[in-house]
Amino acid sequence: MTKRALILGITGQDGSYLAEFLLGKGYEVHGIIRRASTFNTHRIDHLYQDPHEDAPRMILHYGELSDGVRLLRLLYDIQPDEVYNLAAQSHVRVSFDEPVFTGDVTGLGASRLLEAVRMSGVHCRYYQASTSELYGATPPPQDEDTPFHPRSPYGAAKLYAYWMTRNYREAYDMYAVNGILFNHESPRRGETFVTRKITRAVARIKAGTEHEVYLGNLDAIRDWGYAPEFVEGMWRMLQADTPEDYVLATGQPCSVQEFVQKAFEHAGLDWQDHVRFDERYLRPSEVDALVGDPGKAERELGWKARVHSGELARIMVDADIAALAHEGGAWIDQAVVPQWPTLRSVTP
Ligand code: NDP
Ligand code: GDR
Repeated sequence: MTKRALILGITGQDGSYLAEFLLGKGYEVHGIIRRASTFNTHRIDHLYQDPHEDAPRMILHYGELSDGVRLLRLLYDIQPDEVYNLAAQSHVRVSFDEPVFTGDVTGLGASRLLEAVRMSGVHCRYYQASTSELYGATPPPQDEDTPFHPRSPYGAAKLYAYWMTRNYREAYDMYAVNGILFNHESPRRGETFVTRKITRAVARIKAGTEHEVYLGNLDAIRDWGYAPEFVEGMWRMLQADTPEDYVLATGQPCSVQEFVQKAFEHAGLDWQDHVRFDERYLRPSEVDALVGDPGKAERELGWKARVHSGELARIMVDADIAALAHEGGAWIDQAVVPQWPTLRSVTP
């Protein structure tokens, strides 16, 4: 029997890798996308299957975490075996600007989805994208038993979603689990997260189109892994015999400054010539250090991170240099090239 998965957040970094991974395993993959005035599916366009083809295995539906009625309808119609809730307002700094919206989508959104699963009566396994941001001010190493102390509206919203997931497991005997994932990055990482911001800047500085990049706190320590490896861990959590929460991490600390250094060095550049400070990238309350202990996932799921920060920086710099070269080529090849100079800098 073909298994059916439903992914919320399929257009994001993790959703795109998870969709690829599940299609590779023979799943029928359903994804929920948001209506936007511009196309927002660039990370999954290569997976698109024409709905007019016979039995497409990737099917997209419009939906929103803020619309519980729509979620219930989709659950009922799709009847998935596995539901992955990867959707969120996922930017920590932005959550300080939009705390209420973040609470609604990132926190209450999970609650709406869990309730839709319960009310639909569909027997499925549920994955909640929880985060190392739950630990916040609690010092590392952090594992499944470490107390939580979130330091942002995002972290607080995810904490609510974490407990709602556990509550549905305990109250309704649902197979509902939290993956407590530490930072994981890739060439598909959103452009405003620090690793991608750095590697994109390195590519542009190397190409000579930019000279500097403005960053905030360089002292923060993170545990940076590689996103394609982490989505496999999500899937493994839903294949286990019993529903439990797991930390996924590399266990290796790396400061923002060290990541900067590795990325610039890989391109033959000295970071100190190009990195400037801008206080607007500081957070009202910072999370100083997150370093996970992934021992439980290694022992019980057979999952282990292989790519660490140094290789990750190299993968991302190489990809951004290649993307820039491709972008340059595609730009020149266009029949009609707009003449006003600013357009080039706003083209992603
Ligand atoms: P992204 O920000 O790349 O993707 C977020 C996804 O959520 C996008 O598909 C986005 O759609 C969708 N989304 C946002 N708001 C809504 C909404 N109101 N209704 C429906 N969908 C919505 O995140 P990542 O892929 O990096 O992360 C995936 C999940 O894992 C997130 O929940 C994140 O908080 C969590 N997480 C991420 C970690 C990481 O290091 N990457 C670590 C730990 C947890 P659109 O494309 O239309 O904006
Ligand atoms: P984070 O990722 O907050 O850990 O959340 P981000 O890349 O935004 O920040 C990491 C660290 O870098 C510092 N920093 C900067 N950050 C950004 N974005 N831009 C800058 O210019 C900059 N300069 C320094 C930050 O202060 C921070 O300490 C990510 C998200 O994917 C969450 O959804 C996820 O839950 C966590 O990782 C685990």
